[in-house]
Amino acid sequence: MAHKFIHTAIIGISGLAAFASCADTPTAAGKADVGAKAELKATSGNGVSGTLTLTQQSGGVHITGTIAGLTPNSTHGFHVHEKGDCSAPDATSAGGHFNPEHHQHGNPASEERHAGDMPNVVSDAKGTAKVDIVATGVTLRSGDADDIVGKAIIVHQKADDYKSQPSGNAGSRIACAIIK
Ligand SMILES: [Cu+2]
Ligand SMILES: [Zn+2]
Repeated sequence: MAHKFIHTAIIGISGLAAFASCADTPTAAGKADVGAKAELKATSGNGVSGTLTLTQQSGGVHITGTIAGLTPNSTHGFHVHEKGDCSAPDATSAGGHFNPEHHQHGNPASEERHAGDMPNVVSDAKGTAKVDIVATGVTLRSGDADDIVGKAIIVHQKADDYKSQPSGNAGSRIACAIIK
């Protein structure tokens, strides 16, 4: 009886060990700890703030968080920009839309779009926007051309019309965050 019990216990433990080492093996996409943060800072004359959490998942980068200090019930362009530099008072230092494949600006749901083109964010009656989107066509910490770590996220004053070139006629930049 004692023998049988020990045998079963050993199998149980080695099974657990195999599972644990499997979970620790790095895989490209979908690894739970491939993540990043982006702390939004208001540009000059604006009071927008927020923290965004980015997580790699199959098919894109999941971005969640809350943006506060917006005009109530308003719609704002929301993009990844090519330079992780929010130093200019108007955040123009972040450059244009992240566009490693040299496409035209467009609807994030379409084929012809910048990799950094994302759906507009919409504020509620308190001027707060909840963000819960999957940014497709980009990655986190892959080292590939579509890796957005070290780039910027910009919130614009106006809605992105998803068609005007080169940036959807979304107006000035009201907040900027570096993805890190
Ligand atoms: Cu933008
Ligand atoms: Zn664009």
